[in-house]
Amino acid sequence: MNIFAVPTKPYLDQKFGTSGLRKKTADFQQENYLENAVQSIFDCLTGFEGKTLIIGSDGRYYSAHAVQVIIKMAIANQFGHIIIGQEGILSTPAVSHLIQKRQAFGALILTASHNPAGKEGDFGIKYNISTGAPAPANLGDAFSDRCSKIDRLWMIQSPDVDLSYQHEETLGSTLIEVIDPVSDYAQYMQEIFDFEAIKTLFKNGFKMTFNAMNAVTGPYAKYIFEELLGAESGTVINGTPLPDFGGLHPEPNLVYAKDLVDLAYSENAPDLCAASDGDGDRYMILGKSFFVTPADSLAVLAEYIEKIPFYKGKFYGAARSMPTADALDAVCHKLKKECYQTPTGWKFFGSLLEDKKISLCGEESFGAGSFHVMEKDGLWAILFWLNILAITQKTPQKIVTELWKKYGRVYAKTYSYHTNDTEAVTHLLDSLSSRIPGLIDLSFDDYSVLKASIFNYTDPVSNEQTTNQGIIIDLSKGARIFVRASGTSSSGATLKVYLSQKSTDIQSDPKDLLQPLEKTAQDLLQIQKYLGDKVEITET
Ligand code: G16
Repeated sequence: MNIFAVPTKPYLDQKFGTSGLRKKTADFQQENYLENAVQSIFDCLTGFEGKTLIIGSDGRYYSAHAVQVIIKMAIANQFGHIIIGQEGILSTPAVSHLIQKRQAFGALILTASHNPAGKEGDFGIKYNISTGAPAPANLGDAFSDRCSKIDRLWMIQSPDVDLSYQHEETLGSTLIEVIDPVSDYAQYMQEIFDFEAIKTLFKNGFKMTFNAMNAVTGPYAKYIFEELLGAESGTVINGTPLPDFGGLHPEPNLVYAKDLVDLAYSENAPDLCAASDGDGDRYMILGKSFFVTPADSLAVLAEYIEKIPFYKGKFYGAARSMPTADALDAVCHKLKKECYQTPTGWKFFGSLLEDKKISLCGEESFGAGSFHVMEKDGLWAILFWLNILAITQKTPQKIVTELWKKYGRVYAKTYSYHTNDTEAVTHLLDSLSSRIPGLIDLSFDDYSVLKASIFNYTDPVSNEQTTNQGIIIDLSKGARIFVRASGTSSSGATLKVYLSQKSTDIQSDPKDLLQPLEKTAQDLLQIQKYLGDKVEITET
């Protein structure tokens, strides 16, 4: 088999961020754009010759082509073994699990996660290391740096591998294994959760609707919920991965999963509504007429974790990303466990999980996970909830209300301000940072500022420093504003403003209770002054 060195020229916009390289699909379709990214990743790794690479995709437009390109480049770069899901499909948590199970060197995952797909949508690539975790920040920086200088690729010429059926074949000296994307993951879930108890729950008439958003989790959910657990047929909706996700924006939240939210609040509401995102690492939970915030959901998982035999005696501690409302902290405090606050980005949980400082972690962006894999895991979180419901025979509303009664309620909301003017977001954040000393003791109609600081982070395991991860503003009445720039926009910039307020009143409508805080945030951050009117605002 001939291996060719192909000359190439760098693109200067290839920057690996919070979750790898995420761009418009059209950007990826430029000559050698994908190839440069892949070769740059390989050029920054050492010692992979002869080892195993896993390749997975969420099935979005352009993945079918990209997967074939990566197979050929991986062979040319001398990986010895490539494992790939049938039709190229593998969810992000399933990849993370497979890396560990098959002791792979690493994995390339083709996804832009919750961002829409299609010709007009987004595409992305990310690399996960041998622990199954996303590449740490320093490796991501090395990929970006290499992308800016790359001048040659390694490639073979060969027909495409037929990914339509499970089989093994050898190309050159590389073994290619096309596997069932679902079975290993489903098997693992059965080792973690009490499937018999959940089966009984469904047998006794429990109803659920799971919206796979036409993205990667459909085949997993159909097999796990409908076949293994006996949920009635039709429990999984939008269950076939489509290249454009059927035009849906696969982000499980109150805005983009509105149909599911409407169902949960309707007369015909099932006992549980759930959804996941493009690559299967995020999730949303709703009971009958009851939305569970990601922060409350994480606190519930912590409260019940030791009731799941897999975790018995293994609740070491927990972590949340700093923007996530702090419902988890009270549970950890009560259970005398450490609660860490990390910057946004799953990679920051990696060292804590590996070092057994934490067993559980999660984020406001509808992600949660544990040491079972080194990624966030949407279906795992939903199975965790089903297991809790099966054990307690309570509704989601009852579970969460009991939590509030015990620990108080933390009301939370996130506002995303998207603008095409990237500089505007930078200016707002720079100006706010420079105003920090003057913010202390400022009074607004409803709140006064108690403390304000820039969030810098030192990894408790590696001591690695990560600076400038957002601005924390603590206010009177247990309120807090956290502000940062999104790391996952594929164009323009998005300012994220996270509001939270603790209260012993557990009955209020979050919209009403947080309205004055939203007004204070507008004034304090001077959003109108910096971003003007040309912003698209999303409230989750
Ligand atoms: C990615 C990271 C998450 C992070 C999120 C933040 O999610 O994996 O850890 O919370 O980005 O997004 P933003 O920067 O837009 O707030 P995903 O699901 O897109 O991979």
